[in-house]
Amino acid sequence: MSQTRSVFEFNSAIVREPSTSVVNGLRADDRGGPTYEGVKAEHDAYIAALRNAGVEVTVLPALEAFPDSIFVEDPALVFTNGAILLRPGTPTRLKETAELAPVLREMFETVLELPEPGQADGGDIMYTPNGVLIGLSERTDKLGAETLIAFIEKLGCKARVAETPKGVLHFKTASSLLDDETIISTSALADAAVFEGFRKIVVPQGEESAANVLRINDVVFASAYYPRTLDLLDKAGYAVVPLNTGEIEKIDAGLSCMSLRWYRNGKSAVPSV
Ligand code: CIR
Repeated sequence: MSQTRSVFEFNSAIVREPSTSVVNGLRADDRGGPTYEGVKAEHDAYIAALRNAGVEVTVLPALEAFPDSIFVEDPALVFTNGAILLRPGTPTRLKETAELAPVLREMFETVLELPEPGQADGGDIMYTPNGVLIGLSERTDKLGAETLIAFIEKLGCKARVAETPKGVLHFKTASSLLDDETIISTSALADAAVFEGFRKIVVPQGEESAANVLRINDVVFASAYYPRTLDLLDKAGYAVVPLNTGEIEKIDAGLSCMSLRWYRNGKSAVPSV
């Protein structure tokens, strides 16, 4: 992150192709699994939207052994000047980090590694202009968060902990940054102390999943399934890119989960994957 650049200015992203095993992805409530074809179509459209937004996308190959590995946001954190390998807080996802590590080591000069026994998922971590917020959750514990704060400080940014509402998978399942002054969230997070001073857009009741949006450069990726939230964003003046999320939502995912994003300066390399 640089002082002169917005935290939502990105020119680089990593994504991973879904595996056919994505149909077995983790979910809190089983409303029927997604189809591989459905997830693949949503993922393809997402990659196209990233490229349209001016981002160079590195597409990693599918990993059959890891049904949730399409959600590359969770096993790592990336900044302009370094990356942090995380320890996802659920056993079936822990080894996804080792799959991502060689790619990040090729792209970043500095790669820090969250040590055992702390745990943290990238879905709990939000970059804001006032520093990085780390939501404590079922996946991100206090020890993981404290170590992360120290690591993020080593990379030159501030960080602090936040609370993730009970029953919500990740902090960013329920809140997202829209611009330097504005967040969008569910009503459960709208009054959170960490968002003091931010302008807030609260998603309407029944559209809670719409709180996971992704601001990329001049546009906001938002789920196409929540018309009232799309309308709020539109009226607030955002250039919204509606994307289908019907299949990934069946395995508790949203739009931020499917990429790692950062602003690459001249130094970092694009790996040949
Ligand atoms: C999981 O439970 O880990 C996946 N099924 C969903 C991960 C969503 N990731 C994210 O919100 N960053």
